[in-house]
Order: sequence, then C-alpha cells, then structure tokens
Amino acid sequence: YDGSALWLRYVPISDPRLLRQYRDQVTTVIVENADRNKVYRHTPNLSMAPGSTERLMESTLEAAREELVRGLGGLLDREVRVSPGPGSRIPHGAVVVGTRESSRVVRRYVAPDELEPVGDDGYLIRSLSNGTRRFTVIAGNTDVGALYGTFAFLRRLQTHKPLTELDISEAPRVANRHLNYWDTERLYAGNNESGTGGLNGENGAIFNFAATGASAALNLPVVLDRYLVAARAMASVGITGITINNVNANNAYLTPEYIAQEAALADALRPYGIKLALSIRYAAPVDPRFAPDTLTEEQMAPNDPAFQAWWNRKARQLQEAIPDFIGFTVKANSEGQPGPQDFGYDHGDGANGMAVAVAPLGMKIYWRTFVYNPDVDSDRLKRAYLEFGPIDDEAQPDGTKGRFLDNVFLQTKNGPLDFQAREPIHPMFGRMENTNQALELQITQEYTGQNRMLCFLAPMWEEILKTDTYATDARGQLLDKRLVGNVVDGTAQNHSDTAIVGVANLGNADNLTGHHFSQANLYAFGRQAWDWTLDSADIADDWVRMTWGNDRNVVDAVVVAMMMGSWEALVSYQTPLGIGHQFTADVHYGPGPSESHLPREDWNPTYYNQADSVGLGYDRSPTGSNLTAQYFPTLEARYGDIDTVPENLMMWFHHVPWDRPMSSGRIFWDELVDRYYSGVRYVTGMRRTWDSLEADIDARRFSEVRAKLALHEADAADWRDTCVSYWQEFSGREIRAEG
Ligand code: BDP
Repeated sequence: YDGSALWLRYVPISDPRLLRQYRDQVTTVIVENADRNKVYRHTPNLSMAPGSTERLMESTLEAAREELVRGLGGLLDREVRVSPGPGSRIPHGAVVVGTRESSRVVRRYVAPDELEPVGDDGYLIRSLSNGTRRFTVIAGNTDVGALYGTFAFLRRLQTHKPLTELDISEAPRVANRHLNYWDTERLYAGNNESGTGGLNGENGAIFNFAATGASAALNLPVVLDRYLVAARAMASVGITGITINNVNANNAYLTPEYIAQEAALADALRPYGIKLALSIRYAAPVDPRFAPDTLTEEQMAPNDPAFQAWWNRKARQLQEAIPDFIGFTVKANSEGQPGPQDFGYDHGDGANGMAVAVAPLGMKIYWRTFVYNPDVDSDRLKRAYLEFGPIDDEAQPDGTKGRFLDNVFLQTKNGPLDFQAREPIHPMFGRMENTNQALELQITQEYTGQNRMLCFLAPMWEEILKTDTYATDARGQLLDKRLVGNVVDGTAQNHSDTAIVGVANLGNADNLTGHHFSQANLYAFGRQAWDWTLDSADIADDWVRMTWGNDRNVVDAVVVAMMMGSWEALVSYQTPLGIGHQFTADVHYGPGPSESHLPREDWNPTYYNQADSVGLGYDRSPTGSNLTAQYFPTLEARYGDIDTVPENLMMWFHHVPWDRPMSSGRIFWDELVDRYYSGVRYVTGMRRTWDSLEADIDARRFSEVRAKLALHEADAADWRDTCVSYWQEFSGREIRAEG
C-alpha cells in the first residue's frame, strides 16, 4: 500500500467479533433524493486519469452515498445494499443520510429545532429504532452538513468505536476553514524528490496549472483523480475552501485560460463542499498581459473608481466561471510584493479598495499581515502590529472604531516571526477587536523538517490555540473568554465571521504529502479548525487507527513514543529555549546559525541569535526592543522579565547570559546543550520504535518511513552539532552532554 488514500483507507475490520456486530448494525445505505441538488457544472476541461478508481460526483448527497458505499464496503468487507428510499418500513441496519428537505426519514425523526443549533455545517447522528428494527440517521441542515456527518460516522467504524446509542450533535466553532496552497512555488511538501526547488522536485504541485509543452491546459485532467482523493480527505475533516496558488502570486491565474482550469477544478471539488479562492498580486491591473483592460499607475489609488471597477470586473469574470468563488488572498507590501504603499496608501486603504470592489458579489478579501518593512522599527517582530493596530483603532465618521470593512479578514500567522517551530503568540491576537481576524497556521513543514522529518504539529497548534492572551476590554477588565482559540472563533470579542487558514502540504508524491506522517498534519489541522478545543493526542489516536491500523500495540507506540513528542524534539534539536530562525538561507531546512550574508539584515540567523561572549538571544524586553509592550499587561510583564518568562521562550525575549541558572539546576549553557542532545535522542527513539513495528506495518510504507527516519536522525544530529559547536565559539564553555 502506497499511502495514496490518505486516512480514507477503509480496510476490513480485523477484529472478528466487532466485524460481526458492525455487519448487523449496518446493512443498508439510504440517501433519498441524492441527485436533487446537482452542483456539478459539466465544464469541458474535466476527464479522469486512465485507470482511476475515482469518479466525479454531481451532488453532495451523491458524494455522501458513494463514500458510504466505498467505506462500508471496505470496512465490512462486503457490498452494502443501497436503497433509494425507506420503502414502507425502514430496514434494520439502515444508515439514512440527508436533510429535512431531502429525506422523509429525517423529516420524521429529527425536529427542526433539534437541527437548528448545528448551523450550516453541523450534523446530528442518532441511533433510532422502530420495533425491533434499529437504524442510524445522519442529518444536517445542508447537504454539506450531512456529508460531514457521513464522514464522522465512517470514522467511528475506522477507529472501532460503538455504533449504537449514538446521540451526537456537532457544529464547527469556526465558519471558514480554509487551506492556502503554496506548493506552486516552494515544493517543500509532498513532492517527488527529484530536481530542484526546496528539497524537492520542480513539478511537484498537486494543482499544477502551468501550461507546459503539448500538455498545455491539459495538466488538470492528468492528475484529476488525485484532486478527488484530496477533496474527499479535506471534506472528511470539514475544510470549506482552498486558495490554490502561492501568495507570491502570478497574474497568470487571472487569465481566461487559467480561469477555465480553475472552473474545472472548482466543479470537481464543489460536491465536497470545497470552494476556491485565488491569491492575487495587488498590482495586477497594470500588467500588460491584460491589455487592453489595464490601468495606469495613476489609477492605482485604491479609492479610484477605475481601480475598484477593474477588480470588480475580474471578480465577476471569476464568478461567471465559478459561482461560489470565495474571493482573494492578498500578500501586499511584503517581501517584494506590490501593495498600496507603492501608490501612497496604507494597508487599510488597499484592503478596503479591493473589498468594496468585490462586496457586491458576496466575496471576501483575506489580507495578510505578514509584513515587516524595516523603516517601521528595527525589530522585525514589532512591525506588523505597528502598521495594522492603528487602523483597527481608528475612529470612524459613524462613531464606530476600526477602518477595515466587514468583508476583510486580516490573516495573521500564529507568531510574530514566520512559522518557527516555537513562537510566542502574535501580539495582534486580541488586539484587533474591530477587525475580522483569520489565524494562519503552516501545515506544510517549511521550518519543521519539510518532508524528511517526522513532526506532528497538532500539539503546537493546540499550544497556540489554548494560549491565554490575557486580553482586556476598554475598561482594562480581563475578558472572560480570551484564549487565542476564543479570539479566532469570535467568542472573545463577539465577531460573527470567523476564519482559520492552514498552508497546506499536498503534492504529487504517491502519498500526496511526501512523508507518510505529514498526512497527520493535514488531518489534524482540519480537526482543530473544526474544534480547537480537541486534545491533540486524541486526534493522533484517530489518525493512527485510520492510517496504520487499530492494533493496540501500533496505536500506543506510534502515538505516544513517536508522534506526541516529535514536535518538542524538533524544537530541541533545532531552536531550543526560544531561539528562532537559525536556518540556512532560503531552503529553510538545515542549520545556518553563523550565516549573515543575506541582503536583508532581518533574514540572517545572526540577527536573531545575537550570539556574543555574554550570552545568546534577542532582547525584546523593555531594556531591548520592547516587543513585549505589544502584549496585554499580564503577558507583557511575564515575557518582559527574565525571571518570569517561560524557559521555552527565554531567548525570544532576552539575551540570556551563559551562566544563568535554569530551573533544572543547570546553567543556561549546559541546559542549551542538553536540549540539543535530548532532541536527537528522541529521534533515535522514534527510529527504534518504528523498527520494532516491522511485523505490524505493510512493507512499502514501513520501509519508506524507515528510510525517512534514518535521514531525519542524521539531519537532526547535524543541527545539534552545527549549532552547539557554533555557540561554543561564544560561550567558551565545555560541552557536557552524553552523545
Ligand atoms: C515564508 C516563506 C515564503 C512565503 C512567506 C509568506 O518562506 O515563501 O512567501 O513566508 O508567508 O515563510 O508570505
């Protein structure tokens, strides 16, 4: 088995007793009126890859039915009966899926006021009976809700959970659960490992629209079956949208040829409840490729009617091809991308100019806050809030506060730097009370081992989402709900529209993510986007059962001895105790603590480590850059004082003296060295644990993971040795740690 089905494997239930029970409890699939709400539009560009086992769906309920047929057929190891309706009596073992509109059974057994609270995307799963006949009803207010319930039901079988006495009611905490897809540029995720580009191959993107040679415009059908696998996987965890191209956007995505392909892709994904968005380049209107429909530089003022009309026309063109098109993701005035500041305007003007243009079409603007203009402050980490905060605070003519329009989301990375393995939370969370804010997380492991290192990211996201912002209200009183998760899900400050975005890791490797264990990060992101209060160990447990098997031995070993500690181990051997960004230039994989040759100061590892004979780390306390003042008072005080800052963030906020005593009783230097060594030891432990599972895992995946772990261990040791010996040049102290 090559991993290409992700966690939707549906292998036969191995426990004979459980199999017998399930076969009794599930006999018949009933999805009434499955073809009523057809959402597929028959675009000409679609065709299947030869030999594909996937099939295009025309409606969401059809997708739900086919998933049950496929899933139950596999899990129960026999064909399940499919019946278009309940007939005169609902058969024993029926699984009925639908809405009150589509299904007579749902109408009869689920009252409107029971369904109402689960909203558009939620679902109910109920065990019901009539006489001796027992059956299950999966109901949503929408077809998509019913589809999500279907996947949740299948997950119960996949993870060997009971199917009786179910009374489940689920609704997502966050409304827009999106992926951003960057691998059209970077290729550090699931790509075949040949050629150049990050660590990986050049043609590795799963959504590869580039018109190359004879296959120009034909790229889409060639890999379509894999799009459908990805779509099913995304739907199984409740992803609602995807921005398909890199944030350093290429205007080609706005040309008619590309739009035709985008429409085809949107059609294929739509039955699964997944909508499309595009990253755009702010200055696209001046690109001569759009001639004669281009603007002059003078017309590029975001409040110029010509500017707004241009974006409105472009958005209309997209909506004609893709009726449910979400809108645009914008990286502006960041890392060389054009933006409103090039034309004399600020981020608020720019975002609003585009938002006004697309609002009549019901579209949204996801405006990224990943900006770090060096003119703003010498500390890169302070720059975003200094630019965006005042716009959020600004008094408006109508007496309200905050200039950003309602259909703008500010999309903010979890931390103030750039997806490092551990960062404090971004100070903007809780600070932008008058603006819609989307949290951006990185699923693709750019800075966390790419597709070579096993690093399960759910514990990191859990740490972020459950961090207390200590946000206060206008009177300085602590808010009741103030974790980052509360800010994101709108409960902290009463935001009605909410979003969470994951930069995803799909590619053209057979297993779609390169490392078999990187699949877990995509899975976990979806689950946490749906419900950030979940425990990451439970998510790992589910994923392992679905992906590797339900054998207790495998589940315990993989979850506990491998996945759950893998992130903290990576932090330890790469960037322990709060040091950030020690990577070699550009590739963002290996160690480069001594590098200082990059054209921008704030791209260099030396800028971040500030190594000298006194100690290590960047002073962002009140004696230094005072980034700490951007946090709410409790965190400001905690982070600002070296005696109270958590040790795992110490060098983020302080220049730590080599001899400082640490909580372990060791001095800082010895503690630092110990972290590097213990991190690598954990990787060795993962390799050994995996070796012990050889008999329990299928041969191909076993050996592929084994090979990755060998590389992982060697590369982790390289991080340790490179960093420790470089730091030693400054500390002048002995390395006291076991190898
Ligand atoms: C950095 C990536 C770069 C992205 C940038 C961003 O290295 O490729 O374009 O983030 O978020 O981490 O815009």
